[in-house]
Amino acid sequence: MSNRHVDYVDDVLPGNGALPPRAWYAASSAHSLSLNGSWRFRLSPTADAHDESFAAEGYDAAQWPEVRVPGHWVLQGDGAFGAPIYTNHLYPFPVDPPYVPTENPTGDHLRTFDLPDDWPADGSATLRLDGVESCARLWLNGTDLGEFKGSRLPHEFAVGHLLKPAGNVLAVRVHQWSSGSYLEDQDQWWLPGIFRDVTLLHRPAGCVLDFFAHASYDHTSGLGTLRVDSDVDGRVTVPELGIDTATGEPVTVAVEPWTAETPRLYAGELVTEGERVPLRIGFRTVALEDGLIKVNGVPVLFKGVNRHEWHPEHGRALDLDTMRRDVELMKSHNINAVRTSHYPPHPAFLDLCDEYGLWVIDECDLETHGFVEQAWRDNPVDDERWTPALLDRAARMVERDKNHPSVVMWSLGNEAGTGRGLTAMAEWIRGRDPERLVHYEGDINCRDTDVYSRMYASHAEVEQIGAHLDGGTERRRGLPFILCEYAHAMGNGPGGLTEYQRLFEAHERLQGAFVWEWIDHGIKDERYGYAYGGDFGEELHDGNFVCDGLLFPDRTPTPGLIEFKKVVEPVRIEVNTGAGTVGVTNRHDFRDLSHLTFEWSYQVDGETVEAGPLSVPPLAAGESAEVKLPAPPVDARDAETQWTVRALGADGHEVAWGAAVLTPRPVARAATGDRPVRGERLITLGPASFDPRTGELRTVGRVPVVAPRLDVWRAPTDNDAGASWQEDIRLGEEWRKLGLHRVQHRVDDVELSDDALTVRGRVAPAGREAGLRTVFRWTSDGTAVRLTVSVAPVGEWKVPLPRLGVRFGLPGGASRVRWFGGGPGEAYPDTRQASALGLWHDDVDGLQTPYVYPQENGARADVRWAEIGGLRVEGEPEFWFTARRWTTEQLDAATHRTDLVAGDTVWVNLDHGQQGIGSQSCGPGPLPQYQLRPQAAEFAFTFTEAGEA
Ligand code: IPT
Repeated sequence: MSNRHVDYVDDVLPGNGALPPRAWYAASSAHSLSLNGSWRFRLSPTADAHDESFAAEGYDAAQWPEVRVPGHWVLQGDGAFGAPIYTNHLYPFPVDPPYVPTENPTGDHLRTFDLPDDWPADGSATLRLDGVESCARLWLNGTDLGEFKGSRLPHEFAVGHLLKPAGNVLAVRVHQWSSGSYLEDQDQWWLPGIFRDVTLLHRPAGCVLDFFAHASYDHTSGLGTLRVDSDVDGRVTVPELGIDTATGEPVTVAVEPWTAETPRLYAGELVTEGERVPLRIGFRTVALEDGLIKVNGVPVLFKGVNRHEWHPEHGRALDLDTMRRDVELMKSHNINAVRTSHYPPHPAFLDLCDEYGLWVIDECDLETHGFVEQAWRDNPVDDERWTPALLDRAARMVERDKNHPSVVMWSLGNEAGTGRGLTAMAEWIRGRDPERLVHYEGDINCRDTDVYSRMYASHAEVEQIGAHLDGGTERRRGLPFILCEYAHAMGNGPGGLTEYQRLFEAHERLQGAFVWEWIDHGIKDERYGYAYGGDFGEELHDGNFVCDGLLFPDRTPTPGLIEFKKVVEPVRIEVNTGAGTVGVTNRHDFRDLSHLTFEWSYQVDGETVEAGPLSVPPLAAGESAEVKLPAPPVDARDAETQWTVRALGADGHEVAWGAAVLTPRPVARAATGDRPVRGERLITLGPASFDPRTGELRTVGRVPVVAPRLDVWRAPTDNDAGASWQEDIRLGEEWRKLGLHRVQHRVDDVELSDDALTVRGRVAPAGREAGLRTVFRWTSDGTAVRLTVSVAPVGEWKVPLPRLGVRFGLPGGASRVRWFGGGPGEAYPDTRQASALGLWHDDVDGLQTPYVYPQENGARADVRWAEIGGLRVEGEPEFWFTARRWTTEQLDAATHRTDLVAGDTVWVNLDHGQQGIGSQSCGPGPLPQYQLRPQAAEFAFTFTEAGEA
């Protein structure tokens, strides 16, 4: 074989031989045959290593291994079929469009099939491939059908004339790299393969070809108008609405509209001479009006996420259950919108969005981000030779998905710079579907788009935009604003969600935002737990930047998702303890509150002592009411009491809640009075003993401790490590430069007085003048021992502290933890909305948040007291509580979950302060009010021996 290029692979044109794109529908009365399953597979290192003889009938592939279709070959074969590559925006091959490397992994796929006995002999047949990355050529029974590009788009081929009742041979040659790869530079794994369904569809004479269901809603009259345009004439019926009409004929009737909050679908049918196709009609009208995105006359607020398709074992080959799980998780976490970043999803996902109710921005499979490295020179979207490929992609998306009421906007793609090709796409889309809006983030002047869209803008800038103070072109000034990406959910975080949400609620121009992103793309891996970029020896990679989701790879919600659910809850509940009332605001855009039930409960020291139903009027969208609470059920004088009000959905799941403290926590009497005694080997004070030389705590009662020391270090989070877009500093790096991960502790003075043991010292890194003076003052009343920590910064401090508190060690047997404070999950200063005050318990392992890339995690906020390992700690004031089976240094050194191995000490951090989290792994850092500036501070902890928690 020669080593020449295979022409179609490098050709900028999208392909040859495929049928024109059309609407996708799952089932019809016509026969279909799934060709998913096990296929024979041969991997070659180049596009032309083997000739086409494998595609011929009679070829013996019995010795070939097998792969699963749908699937990616690099995720199968235990490493025998190559490996995944992760890059964010860098092309993993030299940039010389449209050419791709000679080393072009090529997978020959082969399967045979028989037609089912009842397969009709008449009519034609279509072979549909819903997704192949990145370029395929195919043959049926030895006949070349053509080739195509456009990985996440469907392609159909007419094959009826080639079919035999039995022994059909379908051969598909898939090349990992092609000119199409230049258009598919999304931030994700490069995963070649036939990763979506392959289906043979019988096309009877007179069958439905393409159809377009237009179903609008007039909110002024309550009438819906349905018109189904079809290539083949037929009848349209919607029995529930009494509709029975010809295709192409509009019918207007009274309907209930479709919205994401009330996803009312009407079952119907399109019947042509040869086929019956089920319809699911949702009546709704999307419009740009008064500078706002309105659906059915109402401005909507997107509480959205960016969803890549991801499964930790199967990559982008998702089964229906996984898609359904995504939608159910979104709905149960108060999410109302999804941007299908950065390509059209499996079509079944959109059926689920129609059914469950989600606003969808359907994004085209287009990104050329790598050209940013060369100042966008040679960008395909600004080169007319590529325009047919771009238009092909736009058409394949719009034609496939146009019948979904959930799709309210078409997005041209992501991070593709600017250019004529994008304008051509927008023009084509507007011509084909004037009833939806067009989105593209890179169009800063909004020449081609209907909405001003940005990524990761800071709160301050978003506020300016909301107040129409951002300037820009006249066209842009008149448009609504969305953040198509914000709140980068990488590792611990994102922080600052609440402040964004308040802005969106305050300014009507701000129509919401989409968190980046839905799920971590970690690959399940025996070595690491989950693998990320670099774990497969890639030459170029972007590490764990691919793990930045609200879900862990196995779809367990992260604390970020729990926080997001709270921040975007569709009912605002504000308990007003002074008045004995609760303010309830319906923040839905459409729906009243009649579908929710409300319940009050009353807590004494974190424990619910009584609860009951609360009657809340069925407020219309946007309305508020002040509802009277019952009289406090118990009179608890020496306790902290609290009201909690919750809104529950029909299935009992919590939709929203609010709480407020009624009587505050009584101030504890300080443990003082006892006198420290210097013995031969120990100093004793009440229940505690100390090292006489260093003044360090040794025991509290029978509990041995590794002495509390001042601790300012945390294992930098992905956000700490990131570069803030505003300040251009990497905090994690600055901390390390300063040496906060290696501070030394100096004891200056151990002093015994009548009522205290006082230890003075200085904590500072080697080589630096900056430090912290510390005074640990120990007192006791005979039963408890109290530590008052005073800290004062000395020297020049330019950066906020990671944390400020003490760390001590307990014997490794400590496991159970009880605490009265915020819970049940982790919280940090700017991620604490979902943290509810209560009496919680867990074990040390359960307190860990297993970020794919280990980092600071697991703090519990507002802790009044905690019990662990036979010790009880009370704080004045409340503190942040963290416990783990490894040190911060071990956590810091770990790069994968599997690096974290339990030691024989449980390390406990009691923090007075924590630096906020922010979102600077890609975006702005923590707001100023969440920065932990070094300054003088004093805080106290009281330790007593307690039973095992
Ligand atoms: C933005 C991309 O659109 C998205 O795909 C992802 O890479 C995200 O960043 C970071 O995770 S683009 C960037 C220049 C903001």
